[in-house]
Amino acid sequence: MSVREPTVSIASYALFGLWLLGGIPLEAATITGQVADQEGKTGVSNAVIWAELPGEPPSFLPPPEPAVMAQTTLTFVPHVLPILAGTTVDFPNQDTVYHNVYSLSRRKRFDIGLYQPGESRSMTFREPGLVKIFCNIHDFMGGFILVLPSPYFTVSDAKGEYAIANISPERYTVKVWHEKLVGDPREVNLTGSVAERVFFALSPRKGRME
Ligand SMILES: [Cu+2]
Repeated sequence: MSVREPTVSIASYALFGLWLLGGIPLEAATITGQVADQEGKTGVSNAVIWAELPGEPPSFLPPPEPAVMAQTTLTFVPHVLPILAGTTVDFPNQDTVYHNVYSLSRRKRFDIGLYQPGESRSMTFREPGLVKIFCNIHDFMGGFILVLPSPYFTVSDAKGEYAIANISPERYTVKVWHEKLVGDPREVNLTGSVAERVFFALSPRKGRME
């Protein structure tokens, strides 16, 4: 009996461990907050907010479905499109006129050519960074694709509010991007299934946008 006792004891602990693993749901945290102007009064819409893990960025699998930036009423919609690196973007022409898509950005230089209403072209964006999008027929058309190293991103709404849900509880650097404004990154340490509020006050961008 003296030989078996410890064996039984270890088995019990192992079972208890398995029960713990199966019985406790995976915890998922949320980062919510608001993006506002310098005074912290007016909400800023169309800002991209994303959470990055510190250190060497882990490689996330890009989504199987493409993201979409349409051409409609002579406008790129959405105007600002955040994607995970490796994602393919479709550019459907939903207008009644020909359009083109091109970029001279360092991260992704391309010209997709001219195509007619009802048609679409695609492009895959692998390197993280900002890609400015234009149409060579309509020089007033412009859009932004922000290629990110993390799948935890969102865009602020009309009131500047945002939420990034279903994040594993870890330590993150939360960053913000806006086409005309800048704001400092913030550190958050998510523990358990909590909603952490992170507020950004943005100031006017000085100098050239990268
Ligand atoms: Cu066009």
